Amino acid sequence: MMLCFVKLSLNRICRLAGQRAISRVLVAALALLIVSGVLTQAASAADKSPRPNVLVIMADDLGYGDLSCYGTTSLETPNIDRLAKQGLRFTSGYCSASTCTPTRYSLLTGTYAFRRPGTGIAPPNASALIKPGTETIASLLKRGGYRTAVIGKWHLGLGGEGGPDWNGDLKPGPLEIGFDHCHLLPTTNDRVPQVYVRDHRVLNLDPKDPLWVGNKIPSPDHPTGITHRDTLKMDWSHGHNQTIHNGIGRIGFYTGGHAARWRDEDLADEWVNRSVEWLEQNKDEPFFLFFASHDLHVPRMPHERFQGKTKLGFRGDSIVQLDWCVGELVKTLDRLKLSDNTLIVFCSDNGPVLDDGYKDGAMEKNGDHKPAGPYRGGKYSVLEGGTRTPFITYWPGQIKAGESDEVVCTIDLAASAAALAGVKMPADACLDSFDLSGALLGRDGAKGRDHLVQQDNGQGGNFGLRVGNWKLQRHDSKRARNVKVTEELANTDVARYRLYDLSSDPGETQDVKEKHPEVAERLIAQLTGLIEAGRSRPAK
Ligand code: NG6
Ligand code: CA
Repeated sequence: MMLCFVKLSLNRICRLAGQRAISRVLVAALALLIVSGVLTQAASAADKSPRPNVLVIMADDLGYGDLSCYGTTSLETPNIDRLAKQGLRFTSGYCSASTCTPTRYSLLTGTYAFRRPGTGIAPPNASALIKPGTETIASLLKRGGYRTAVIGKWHLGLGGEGGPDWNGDLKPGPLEIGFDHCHLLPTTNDRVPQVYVRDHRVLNLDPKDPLWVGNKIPSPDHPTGITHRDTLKMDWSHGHNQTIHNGIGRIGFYTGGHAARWRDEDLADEWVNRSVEWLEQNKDEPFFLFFASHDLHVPRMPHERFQGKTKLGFRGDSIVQLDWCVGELVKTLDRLKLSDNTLIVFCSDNGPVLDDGYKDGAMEKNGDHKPAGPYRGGKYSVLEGGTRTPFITYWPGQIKAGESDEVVCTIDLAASAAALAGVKMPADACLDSFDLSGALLGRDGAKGRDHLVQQDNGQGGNFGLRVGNWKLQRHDSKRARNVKVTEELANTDVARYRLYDLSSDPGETQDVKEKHPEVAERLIAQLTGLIEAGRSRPAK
């Protein structure tokens, strides 16, 4: 409080003196000081816990209200509910961005994606977004003697400046930033190509049938979602009308690689089978597994055995499939007698969306289901619904069952896992990741974040800042995406900043900036400081 007051006063004095540049530097420096204060208060669990295996299960596009343990009655998720019941269910758990690529970038690197241009939603031929030499949660744990793997959706680019060499070595990629092993869907499944990347190679690729991927139609007679729309098994609603594979139009074009292609329906089984295999092979060493599910991203095409299991259509059925995957992983840990020594973190990469480009019935069958729970906004938005998502930690014998209101974020997993593994974090790595291991394990008195920056896809530069129950929105982009408040903003010239009191207004409907100008000013200065400082984790 004191520091905030000093910061505000200095800011005012500097402004009065017309020295905006000095004011900015001071604000940035003080923001860092404030952050350091918080860090020393936050209890680390590292000294009190044995080194655990770490299993991060990340869902795709799963909203705060999409699980029965987060309140929905539209479907049942018994396996995830069990983690929530026997572990710690967070009510203020976040991912750092409201789209996939920036959240995954931040989860791995511990640095906000908005600090690195070009980290928005990656196209099919994107080159590796995380450069070799960048410290990641995987490289930190590997240094601590862990075996490391990522299995599932990647969507962080592969290959050097020229993009992926689909018929050769796909380097750099996960193996160059700390993972011993990867088994990947290279981007998202609505983007080409539908092949697995195993370590450096496309799996099952026949050299006589080379794989070509591009963004221009390869020949005039190449069937697309437009020319062959009547053959599709799932129609598109926007985009997703280029190359057709498995009766589904995709973003981008590809030819060849037929032996390597797979069915969307089999993805979840593949992630589970490969994970079980890897866990069996690595059970005797400490391990870190990043299980990156594709559920419930579009195209939602769950396995036939899950189709029709919910009244919500394929969107709900994909949630049930995700729940099955979680159950299989937990069962495997139990069977291998690893459960007592494994910390599971269950989270999502961004908030929910109904129509994300395919006519899969998600809108029509939604009924009164609230995918973002009590929050507004969802995928692509800086409203709470965009990043406040299910977040559960589970570690039998170490985490007491309960619920936590502490603010935690996927970006903190790097510093927290490193602390639990006893690995020292270099000063210039993971610039925005805090060791919240105490809060993640529910240790008495351990605090979460005292502030949280939220971002959208990063291209337009919209931000959220949560401090206690205050929420500041900063709208730099006029782009309107499925959120009413930004549409309104896009069509008017209202202020860039809005302020909400989440304790009385979780839906962010009443702007109280005029009522609390001093709070607005404090949060605007804090957000500006955090952005301009280039980092929020103190160097020491
Ligand atoms: C959008 C796609 C959407 C989805 C999203 C990325 C269109 C019209 N929309 O551009 O379908 O793929 O990118 O989602 O193409 S994410 O969860 O991977 O960030
Ligand atoms: Ca996503």
